[in-house]
Amino acid sequence: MTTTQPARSPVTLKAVAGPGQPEPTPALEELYRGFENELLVPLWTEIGDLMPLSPRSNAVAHRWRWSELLPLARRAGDLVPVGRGGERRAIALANPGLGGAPYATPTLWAAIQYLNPGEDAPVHRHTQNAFRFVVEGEGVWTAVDGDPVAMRRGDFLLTPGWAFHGHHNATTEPMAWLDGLDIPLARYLDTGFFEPGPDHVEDTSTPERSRSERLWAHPGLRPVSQKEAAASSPIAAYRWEHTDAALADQLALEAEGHPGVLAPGHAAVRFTNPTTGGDVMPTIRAEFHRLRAGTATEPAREVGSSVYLVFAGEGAVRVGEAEWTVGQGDLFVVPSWQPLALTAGSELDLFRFSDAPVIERLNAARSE
Ligand code: GTQ
Ligand code: FE2
Repeated sequence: MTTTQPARSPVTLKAVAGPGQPEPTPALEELYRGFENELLVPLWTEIGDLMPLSPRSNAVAHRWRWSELLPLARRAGDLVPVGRGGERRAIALANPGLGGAPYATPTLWAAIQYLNPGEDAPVHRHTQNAFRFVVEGEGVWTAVDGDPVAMRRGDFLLTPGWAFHGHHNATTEPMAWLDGLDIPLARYLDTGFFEPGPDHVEDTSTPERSRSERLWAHPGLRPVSQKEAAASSPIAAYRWEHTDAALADQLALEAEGHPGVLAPGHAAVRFTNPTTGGDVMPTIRAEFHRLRAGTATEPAREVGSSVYLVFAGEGAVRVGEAEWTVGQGDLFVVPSWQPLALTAGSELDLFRFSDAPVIERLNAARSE
């Protein structure tokens, strides 16, 4: 990985020069040599970095444009095969503050994945939790534990940790989509296991609805046979028609004078696990936001990092000091504790995912 630490010798200089530090003397220098030789580091030279007054992420606010990503993914589709070994034709967003690592934020992976007509991405499983979100196109079925799940614009699809999954393009058109995973978190925590499955998707049927949806995706209705709380949602696909209707209804209720919107002109829904009412997966929260044209959100910040994908419309985004205009397919990251403010130029639809379940489980959540 590219996350190796720089050589430690500057520590000594910092220690000798630092505020509140004793005058440098040969004895002090010798003390620091002793620390170095024994691979020891004193807290007093590092405390500002290690224990900041508030989170100061190495990750930086950044925007990637779909108009740049898609042609590169297409080119990869021409030049790079998909198959065993590489596993996926997925191209990750690399946050410029994270030393070249393929991490969108310190905890989250975000990638554009591309599959040509007739291609299969081989079956595998891993402990990392994954989802797909489709911003354009259709025609790929992702088989999750053998259950083929159609992928279409606006759909949010789950591949929870340790579920076998392969992707099959059943059409004559290529398809691109967004992947989100907790790969960086799993890397830091050393929780990763991986197991290959068959080289090809075995069930290449193309049902409209997956078995998972037929069992689980009826509003407010849980199969009585399914009594256990599951760590991840059993719903393999959250369909756009439902998300869209929920958001449209929130805004319509607002117009009729009824409560429900998150803020004026701002509808929002969270994708949930029907067995718990909580987040869809243990490490990833996913939401969809719709702002009426002209709505501007108050700057707000929270502990933990997010990735946003513009699903439709255009607007202006401010994250800390950074400011961009965004349009359909553009992605941007919000590092921990950096304030985010959105202004909707047109009606603006945003898909968002974050590490919030981890932050909350650690009792580290704060916002203002
Ligand atoms: O589609 O299974 O972007 O395993 C990264 C790792 C996608 C996938 C990624 C993966 C996948
Ligand atoms: Fe995978």
